[in-house]
Amino acid sequence: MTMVSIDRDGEIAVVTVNNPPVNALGQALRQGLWDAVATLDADPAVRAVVLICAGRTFIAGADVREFGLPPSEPHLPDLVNRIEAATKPWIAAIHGAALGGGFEVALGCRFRVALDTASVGLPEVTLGIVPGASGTVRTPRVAGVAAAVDLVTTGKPARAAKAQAIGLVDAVLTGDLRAGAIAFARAALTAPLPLPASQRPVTDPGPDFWAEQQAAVSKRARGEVAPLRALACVQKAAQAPFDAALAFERATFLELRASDQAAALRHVFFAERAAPRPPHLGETQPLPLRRAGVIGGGTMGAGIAAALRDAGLPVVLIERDAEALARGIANLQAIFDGGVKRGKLTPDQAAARMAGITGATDYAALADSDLVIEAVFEEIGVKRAVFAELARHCRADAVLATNTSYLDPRAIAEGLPDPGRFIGLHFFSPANVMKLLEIVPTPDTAPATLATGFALARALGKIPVQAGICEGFIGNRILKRYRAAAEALLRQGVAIAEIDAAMRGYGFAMGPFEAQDLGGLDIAFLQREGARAAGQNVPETLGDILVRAGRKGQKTGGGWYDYAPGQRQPQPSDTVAALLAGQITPKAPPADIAAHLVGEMAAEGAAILAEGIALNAADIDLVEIHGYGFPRWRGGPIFATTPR
Ligand code: T1G
Ligand code: NAD
Repeated sequence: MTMVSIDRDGEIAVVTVNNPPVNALGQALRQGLWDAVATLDADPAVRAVVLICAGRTFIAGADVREFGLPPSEPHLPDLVNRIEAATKPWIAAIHGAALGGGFEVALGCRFRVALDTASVGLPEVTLGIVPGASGTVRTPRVAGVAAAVDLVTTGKPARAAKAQAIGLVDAVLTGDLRAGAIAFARAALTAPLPLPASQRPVTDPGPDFWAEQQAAVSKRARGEVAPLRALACVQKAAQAPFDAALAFERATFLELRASDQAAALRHVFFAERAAPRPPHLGETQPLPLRRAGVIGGGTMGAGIAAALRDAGLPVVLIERDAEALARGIANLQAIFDGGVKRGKLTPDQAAARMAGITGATDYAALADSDLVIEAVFEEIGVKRAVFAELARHCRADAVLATNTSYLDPRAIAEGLPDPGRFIGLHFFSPANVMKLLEIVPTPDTAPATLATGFALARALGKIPVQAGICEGFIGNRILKRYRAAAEALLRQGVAIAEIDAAMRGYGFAMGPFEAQDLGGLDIAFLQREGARAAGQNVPETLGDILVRAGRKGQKTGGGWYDYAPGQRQPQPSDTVAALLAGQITPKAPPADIAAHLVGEMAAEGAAILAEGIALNAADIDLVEIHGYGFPRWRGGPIFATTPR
């Protein structure tokens, strides 16, 4: 396969890159482009060059798989400079996503044209690094400093129209990209060429701008190093000559590329891409997913129905009676109204989401559903009755799933005529937002049913992790260990606020006690009480003491902390201190509270792995990152505690 091929359309040369799957800029591709510049510079018949890519996308960046290796020539910044210095203008023809080094190559071109569906971006900070081939130096010269700061420090791509509006792209095309780019090149030759990016002036917005940006980026980064270093690179580009800024950027890139945060983020990058395609699925084909049903329109049922609608699937929502159904429909309307308020949806899109919901109380409405997800009360009797109805009314090949958090899926499936089509699909609240989906097969779940669970995750844009059956599967089991370890520190005399502060300092949005106050202490309390009622020996927890005293969290004005009326700022509570006074046995706390608690999570993860509840360690990291707010740039509890 030729990675770089050249053909001609009259006086316009077309360089085509073909390096599946995403035209990543590995050493061979860099060499191929390096040689193409020389070849075309030497060809007097060529007056301009279109750079286009085969496959799904324009160059999507440097090859992340090379990051663990020493840099090899031709180095990407040198290639970008070489393209810019070519004797004939190069025009980047972008489809899919021109990202990272791919967009830097495009910035070395004299022009950039893009399909209307394309996007451009510099996502390096999401990998714990900064652009390493002039992205922070050419972007401010092409689009201005403010646009460059946003693109580089957030890592978020810009769609073609926005890219054109800020000057990153010279033309937005539709239809045949190759033909459009060739025509653009021909037309460009009839007018004076713009300055190469490196020669364009850049205006320094001044000290107030940089102070504001420093504060904004620092607040958003919450412990991540790369965004602030990326800001420093753009500031250097605005205040120093091109070559000095380029050298500063390259030094920063090489330093960060070797950092722990970059290693962690690469770990997560590849884990996320491996998760939807577990090897044991083999070639098993999923069943078709065209129409879905959801049983229960409460917190989870409404969220799951919204997620299904967001993916374009029509949904039949079943509730136990007309009043409950009306509440369920109202829950869905509230979700989509919230999307409009936040600018995520237009009113028409929200209306279309709702139009795809059919509410019913008669299970016969599920006759054409390919998949039905149950999200009713966490009571085995209620769930079993629901599945008995589903067995009576759904098609024989419909997949039947439970969203249970703690019940044994095998017990729920008991008595089902065909348990092969039953599976656990454990969504996280809010189900239309949280990326994690724990897929919990029973021993009877058929391979096609399991493959359909993974296909559903792909359709919903979720991160699927297969879990074996145990209390809490993977995530809630680790959560229980984490909370128990935090309470143990409390019993040793460590202050609640100190524990939460330690976990926020580690990179969590909030500590274990603040989080319980937000979600409600009663959810876990009821789960413990249910287990006790079922005869299990569940020791009393400090949380039980608080719930029995009516302290369920923010929703009751107090939990682990007190809250002023209408306020959400946690205040240390004398009431809690009095309630727990008899439980404290002072003992020297661990030197590093966060390391201790993350160690407890990792220990539970190791047990989960040893028991075969998780298929691999990376899956456990994904569960914690995408289900429980573990800081992504730490890589997850297993990665963070594995010596490197
Ligand atoms: N390097 C190597 N492999 C990559 C890759 C990359 N940059 N991007 C994707 N892959 C692999 C991925 O592992 C998977 O492999 C397959 O491609 C499909 O990916 C100097 C230093 C481009 C939007 O951060 O955002 O340039 O599992 O499932 O959903 O300044 O991939 O099939 O074997 O994600 O269609 C900057 C990262 C690098 C882009 C396509 N670039 N990639 O999404 O496919 S740093 C990025 C993506 C850099 C310069 C710096 C997405 C995508 P496999 P996929 P997709
Ligand atoms: P909820 O009380 O908010 O909603 C349950 C809904 O089920 C109610 O609207 C109720 O009317 C409906 N319902 C009850 N019996 C029914 C029946 N026979 N037919 C149709 N509808 C019926 O509960 P929830 O928080 O949405 O939890 C639902 C399920 O999801 C539980 O199994 C729970 O363990 C699980 N879950 C909850 C969360 C969470 O954070 N709340 C997270 C993951 C999983």
